[in-house]
Amino acid sequence: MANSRGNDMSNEQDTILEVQGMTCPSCIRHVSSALTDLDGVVKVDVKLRDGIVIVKHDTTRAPVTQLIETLNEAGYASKQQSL
Ligand SMILES: [Cu+2]
Repeated sequence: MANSRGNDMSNEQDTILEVQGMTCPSCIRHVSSALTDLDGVVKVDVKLRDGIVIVKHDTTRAPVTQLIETLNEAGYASKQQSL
């Protein structure tokens, strides 16, 4: 798809973030709640073993840069997974 705009209903998309430093269940809780607290984040799925977090979010209200910034502030270095 060359252009993802044009959907009037929603700007939701899934973004995969590579997150460093997640080692235990409390990390999962920490990461999940930090992201879920953001306005525009719909769903957070932490894959501890893979070191990734799959976030369903509204890109208008919660852009990818904000997700990454939030994780960095929570103490987890992260970046968007290149496809
Ligand atoms: Cu931990």
